[in-house]
Amino acid sequence: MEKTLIILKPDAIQRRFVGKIISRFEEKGFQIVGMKMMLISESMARKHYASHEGKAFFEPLVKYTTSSPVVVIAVQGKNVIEMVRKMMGATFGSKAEPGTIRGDYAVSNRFNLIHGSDSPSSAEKEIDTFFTREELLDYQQIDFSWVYDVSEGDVV
Ligand code: IDP
Ligand code: MG
Repeated sequence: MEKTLIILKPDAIQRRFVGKIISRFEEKGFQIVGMKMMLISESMARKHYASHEGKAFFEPLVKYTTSSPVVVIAVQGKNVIEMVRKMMGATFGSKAEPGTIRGDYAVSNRFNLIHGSDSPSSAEKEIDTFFTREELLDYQQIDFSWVYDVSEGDVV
């Protein structure tokens, strides 16, 4: 099982998309293992987006990320990192395919509602940045054996 970090960015909260976006991940079959609302500090935003430092959009991105509360979510599932990225859609709302979160609800090339980790190593780092160990919950989800076929031992 893999975990990934999702951030419902300030525009998602302001535009009241929190419920709709979380529903998509619940309906898909992922397990929520951590979730909280918070204001991202400037230092956290700079750390989170460190790979974009120096790019023209970096400062406005930090401003956007820290401008209003966000919801951070850790979700778990088999290959969840890649699947969440697919469900988010392309970075720019203007380019994202219909049927994806950004494709359905965003038009901006900056305000694009959602962040999702892009690799196992960034997922691990990002979950560590936003959650303490105690905030990540290990529990059995009741429909697990209907979301996956576990009858032969493997999770399929
Ligand atoms: P991602 O969120 O799809 O992983 P990244 O390339 O990691 O996309 O960029 C991080 C965030 O920075 C984007 O989600 C978007 O909010 C913003 N961003 C990326 N590229 C641009 C740009 O060219 N102009 C303005 N904002 C951008
Ligand atoms: Mg990225």
